Amino acid sequence: MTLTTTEFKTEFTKVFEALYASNIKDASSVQQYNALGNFIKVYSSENWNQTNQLYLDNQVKQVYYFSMEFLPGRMLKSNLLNLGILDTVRTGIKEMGLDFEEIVGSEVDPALGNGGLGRLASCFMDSIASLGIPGNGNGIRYRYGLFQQKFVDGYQVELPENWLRNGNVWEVRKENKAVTVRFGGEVYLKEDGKNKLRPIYSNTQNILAVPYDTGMIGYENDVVNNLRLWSAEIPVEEEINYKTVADREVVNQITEVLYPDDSNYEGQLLRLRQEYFFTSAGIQSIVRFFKKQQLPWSEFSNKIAIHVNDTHPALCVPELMRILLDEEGLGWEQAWNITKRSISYTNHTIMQEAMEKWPVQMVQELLPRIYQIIEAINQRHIDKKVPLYGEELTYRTTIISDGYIKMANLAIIGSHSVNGVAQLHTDILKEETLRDFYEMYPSKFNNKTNGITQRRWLHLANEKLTHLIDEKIGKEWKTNPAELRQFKAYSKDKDTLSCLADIKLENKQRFAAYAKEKYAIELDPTALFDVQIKRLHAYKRQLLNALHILDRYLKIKDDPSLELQPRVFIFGAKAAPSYIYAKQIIKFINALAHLINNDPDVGDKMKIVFVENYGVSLAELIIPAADISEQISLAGKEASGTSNMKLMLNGALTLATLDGANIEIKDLVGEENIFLFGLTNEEVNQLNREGTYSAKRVLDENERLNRVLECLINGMIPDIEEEGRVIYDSLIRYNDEYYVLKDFESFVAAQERADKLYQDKEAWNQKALINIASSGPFSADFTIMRYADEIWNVKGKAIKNRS
Ligand code: 26Q
Repeated sequence: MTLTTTEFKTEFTKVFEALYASNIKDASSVQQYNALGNFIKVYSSENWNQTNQLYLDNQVKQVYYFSMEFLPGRMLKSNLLNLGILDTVRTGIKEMGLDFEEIVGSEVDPALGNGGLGRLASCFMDSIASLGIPGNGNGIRYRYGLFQQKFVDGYQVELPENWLRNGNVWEVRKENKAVTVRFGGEVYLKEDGKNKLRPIYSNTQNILAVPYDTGMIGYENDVVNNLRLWSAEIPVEEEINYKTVADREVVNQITEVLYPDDSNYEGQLLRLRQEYFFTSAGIQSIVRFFKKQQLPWSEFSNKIAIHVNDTHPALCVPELMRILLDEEGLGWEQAWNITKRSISYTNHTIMQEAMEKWPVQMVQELLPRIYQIIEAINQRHIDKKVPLYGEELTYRTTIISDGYIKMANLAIIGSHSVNGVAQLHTDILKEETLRDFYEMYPSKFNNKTNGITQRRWLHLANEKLTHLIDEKIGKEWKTNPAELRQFKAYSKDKDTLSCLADIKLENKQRFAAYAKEKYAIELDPTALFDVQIKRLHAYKRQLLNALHILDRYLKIKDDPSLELQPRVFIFGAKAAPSYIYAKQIIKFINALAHLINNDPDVGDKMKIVFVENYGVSLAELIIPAADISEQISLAGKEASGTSNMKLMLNGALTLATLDGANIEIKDLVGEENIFLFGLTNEEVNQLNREGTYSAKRVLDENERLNRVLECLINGMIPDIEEEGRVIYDSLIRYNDEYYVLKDFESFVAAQERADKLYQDKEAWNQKALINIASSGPFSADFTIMRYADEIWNVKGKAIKNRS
């Protein structure tokens, strides 16, 4: 299908007039955006329909990616890119006298996720479609997304994210595909006359799950897959029972808002309702689709792969069991085999406090039948494993213990594959966190290092760089990212290096213009742009970054004539609303920014920009403008990280600890093309074992650090009396859980190496180029090919020869 500019203009005008019955030039940019979205939907609808039909006709195996979060970012441009009509449409819009970028900018960025895990799910949806893999997303259509962040006097304030205010052009409500999800009540098992026990329910609350489907358009391959998000409604026939506003609220609440905690588990009933709601709805619709094909049950796991993104959808295990046992009348062994063979699980965290567990009583009351099934799974696990592994090991792996249901244990026992998201992370799972399970099921464990879609994070976010690469090495890399390595041949080519520098400068100017407009702050685009963008968490150590900034500031104050590499420090981070300490760090950094940005002694030597409301769209602006990528978590804590990959792809040099995927970045670029510092995972483990670490001693031995820390409590930074004290205490009194002080000196040394290298523009640009050229292996396309081959056993559509 080709589209000419003229055809586009005609069709687009038609769509607009049908929608608004008015002149396009008088329309608001939101209206223009809506019309363009509708045009795209119509344009791609045939492929969407055909893709579905093809999967059905050929009875191909399909994968269902269950995730509590998806963070797709704005979709207008990425859809145009993948449809191969971005340039045509852009030209057409321009010829019509409309402003393309303004239209693009009026799309809301749906924040239906917290951070890494949700964004990964969306990168995966893009790759699955682009590889032509029959794949579906399954999640929740939250009425409100992740809160909008504002700073008031430097404090984080949360506002509701009403992302549906202007409607949502991409989704299609499919009430014909709705299913009922049952909560609460009582259940008992009754002989059905055919020697089978069937559950009898009473007093349950029945909720209607209505799916909203969004097309996931593959890259120039005519494939349109489906992302299905469920919304909770009152079933029509039960309207009568919901008399008061409060009654109705209980139902609406289920899909009302995304929980804003990303690494701290909070065992709230509503969260459990959400988890069961979208899991049950998804599994029900899978089983319904399977039954339509009239295949024997023994074919189920040959036709369906169910992936659970962390433990949030782990109730897939008992829910699939429930349907097979209770509704389809299968025996336990057969149902269990099907379940295990269909389900696979990814772990995203090593942090103990983020591991999900639910009080037995809560599950019993909310999901009585599911609880019975979990209990039975648990009992069979014990009966089977005690003779093989003994009581001690087996009881450490039970699903139910100490009055809680351990969701990771459920996911591991009920699946055939457990993967970590970077090599180190998987090793830690095997050797530490999930060691007992690794002993029991060694062959279930495998690694799948995360990846990112180069289409959004390079083609769209950095068009100029994309053109430069095209110009040098051709376009093959676009469908085979391994080809990016060809770009290395230009690492000594002066002309290419200077083009690269020009592009970076332009991207920095673009960010500077944003900072000026938004925060009235003047940035020097020739300064080194130093970027840390990720959720705020103590283990990610934004504090270490801030202490280094403070150290530099003191140096300037000591000697205002000091020659220093000018730097712009950019932060983007949301703190979970209940995470007080994280919010105090935000306040501290904002106060520091205020002090430094307004100190005439400092001038252009340092500026700090803490952007408000960091999310996918801001990432697209910031990442191409970055010189340094700060990946400074305490070794062993960050499962993988993915901003590290996006920044590398855009030519930032990584300044990092040997944590998560940073290690794999180091292996790819070589130690001379990355700034490493800090404790290794082994050293951290050893320090933890010895238990002799004293933050106070580190402080006593380092005069410079001592001075820095004093500034937290001596009033030098205005308006952080309380926060400064809390942070100081966390480091000294509570002995610095994340070894910030221990790693400080080595961090500062790495920063000094970076400064020095930046003086030599050519050497710097060369390393930047090598980073770009080495980032091919982090394409999510490769990650997904490995999931497809090694876990899901699904095939893509004519996958080109990729290495
Ligand atoms: C659990 C229970 C109750 C409420 C919230 C949660 C919850 C929600 C989100 C727990 C964890 C998350 C998100 C975790 C996450 O984003 N982890 C990140 O996943 C990335 C993709 O694999 C990795 O790159 C990051 O290292 C990891 O931190």
